[in-house]
Amino acid sequence: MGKLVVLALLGAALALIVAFRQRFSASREVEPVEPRNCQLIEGIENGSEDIDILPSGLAFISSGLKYPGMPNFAPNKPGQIFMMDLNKPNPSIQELSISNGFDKASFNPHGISTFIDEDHNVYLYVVNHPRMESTLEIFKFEEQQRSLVHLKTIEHELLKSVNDIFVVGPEQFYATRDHYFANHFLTLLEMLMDFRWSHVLFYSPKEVKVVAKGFNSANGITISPDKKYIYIADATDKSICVMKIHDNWNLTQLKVIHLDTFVDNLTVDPDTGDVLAGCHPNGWKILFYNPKDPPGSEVLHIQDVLSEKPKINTIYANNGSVLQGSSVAIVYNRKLLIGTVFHKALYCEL
Ligand SMILES: *[C@@H]1O[C@H](CO)[C@@H](O)[C@H](O)[C@H]1NC(C)=O
Ligand SMILES: *[C@@H]1O[C@H](CO)[C@@H](O)[C@H](O)[C@H]1NC(C)=O
Ligand SMILES: *[C@@H]1O[C@H](CO)[C@@H](O)[C@H](O)[C@H]1NC(C)=O
Ligand SMILES: *[C@H]1O[C@H](CO)[C@@H](O)[C@H](O)[C@H]1NC(C)=O
Ligand SMILES: [Ca+2]
Ligand SMILES: [Ca+2]
Repeated sequence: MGKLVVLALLGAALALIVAFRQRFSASREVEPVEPRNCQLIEGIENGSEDIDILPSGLAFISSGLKYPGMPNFAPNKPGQIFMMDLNKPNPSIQELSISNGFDKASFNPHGISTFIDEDHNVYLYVVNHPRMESTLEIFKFEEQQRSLVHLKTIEHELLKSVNDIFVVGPEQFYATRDHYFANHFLTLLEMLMDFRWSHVLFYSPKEVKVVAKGFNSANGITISPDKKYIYIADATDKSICVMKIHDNWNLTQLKVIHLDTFVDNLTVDPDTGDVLAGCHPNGWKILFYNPKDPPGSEVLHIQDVLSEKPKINTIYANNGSVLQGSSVAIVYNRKLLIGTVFHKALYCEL
């Protein structure tokens, strides 16, 4: 009897692992796709999780994320924000200095979003995980000094497990909460069991509210050029959710675009409105990192997002030999930057 119970339990565990591997595309092959002129960005080896680009062509790159369940090659090194001027012919990166008075040792930057106010001041909003908590840091960007002056830390009981933000006004932003549980094992279970407790928040100094629920793991978030729609990547659901923005910042679902890949960050080409998605073709390999069989990278280009049949093209794909764990892709003036959760970053001329 005892033996039967043990066998049954083993069988159930095995079935769960098989289901898990299948759901997380453990063995999906990645066919390489690469634009002609690509090179790795010198000086980035330990992550480039999120990237945002100003209309002037200055790119901000968040690096050094330490996140439960994600690999990290430099666990003792604080996170950094790099800058790259995409107007230069062979752009190189420069680390932005951060003003004194901010705890740089525990800086653990995740999603970022830029905001320009009416007086043309530039602000960088950064999701930070000091001691694995979630805070939102607001910096003012001083272009001449190439520095970030820390202005404010926002904390709120609803701002937990934040992945990405999109700033829509001064101290007003949408934020994705990618999982519910703080515990890593429970988070895995949460994704596998499809509890759908991940959600999207709207934050303003006057009001904080949940504006969209029922995601498996809401991750990257961005807005259409006309600011009428918001796009949310549901990483473990392998989909992008398109939602309409109402006057009071509430959201209602318009459509869901299903993809065969784990969508991380989303960006919109300001010229065309097309969406670029940084994706993980093998979710399994990023959750259970093995340097001998590393996770690959994949970037999808989605045209006519609001139409009945959006056109979806793969513009970059690699099995991990060049770039591992792509999390974001962004274009500026036919230049493409691809960032990763914990690995290098790629610069391509299209
Ligand atoms: C990445 O991290 C490793 C390990 O800490 C370190 O040796 C290396 O210099 C780092 N690379 C960069 C470009 O910061
Ligand atoms: C929309 O927002 C209002 C005010 O912020 C809130 O009271 C209401 O419940 C929301 N409606 C829906 C359908 O979510
Ligand atoms: C990845 O692709 C490269 C070249 O395209 C190949 O040499 C390498 O063996 C592949 N690696 C894996 C793990 O499949
Ligand atoms: C890209 O993905 C990373 C990894 O999860 C995320 O933290 C970041 O916010 C995303 N970037 C954009 C531009 O949405
Ligand atoms: Ca972002
Ligand atoms: Ca993300």
